[in-house]
Amino acid sequence: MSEQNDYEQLTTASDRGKKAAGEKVVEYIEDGMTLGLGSGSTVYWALKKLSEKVNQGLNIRGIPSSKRTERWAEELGIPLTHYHDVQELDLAIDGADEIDANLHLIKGGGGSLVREKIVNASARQVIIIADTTKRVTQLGKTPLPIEVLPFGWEVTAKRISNLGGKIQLRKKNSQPFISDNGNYILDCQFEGIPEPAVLHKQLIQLVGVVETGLFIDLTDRVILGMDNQIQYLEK
Ligand code: ABF
Repeated sequence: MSEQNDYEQLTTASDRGKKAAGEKVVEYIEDGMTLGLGSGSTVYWALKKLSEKVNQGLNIRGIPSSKRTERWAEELGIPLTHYHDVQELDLAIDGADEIDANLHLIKGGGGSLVREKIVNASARQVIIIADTTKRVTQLGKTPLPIEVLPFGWEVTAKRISNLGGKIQLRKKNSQPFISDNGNYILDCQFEGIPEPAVLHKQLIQLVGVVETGLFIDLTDRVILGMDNQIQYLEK
């Protein structure tokens, strides 16, 4: 619960922008929709607002993209479903670490990139919510998260570094961070990513790489907040 209490502090204009964007996206949710429920602190605000609507009678079902989101949704009384019942989602809402002008993204700062990509790729429409600091002219300011199999990760890391990335194995409490899928995350700093689609293709064919945090052509609309101001980016 402490993470939620931290989010509720709303200390900075960015924090307030996340809340504004998270609440705004709920206006796009219609009765009867099946939703992809993304991860992160901006999505937290969307879930809180959504739970108010559910309490007022809105009928929706969601598929969470992380165990943490699943827990939040359960606590907030948001009905959940599974891919064995639903093949295609009406709308996915999710956060991001970086967003470029083509609406390509870096995601995975929270370590849930594989499930987020599965969820977003199965939605007819994807809306990304973030504070305005996530907008960049070129991806790659922040390290690119790449999920890899724990077995032989050192060899996989070497292959990634041959493509120009400086690799850091993500850790939590001095131990390797373990994703919801039981894998490791490598945070890879490139000197800018001028061609994200090309880099993604190079990385995804390396043995041991499960998925990259480059989300190419998966986003329809972005809602950005700063304080209580909202901006939109569309394709
Ligand atoms: C997830 O949460 C991620 O892909 C991204 O790393 C992060 C964004 O977090 P926040 O909304 O807390 O800034 O969506």
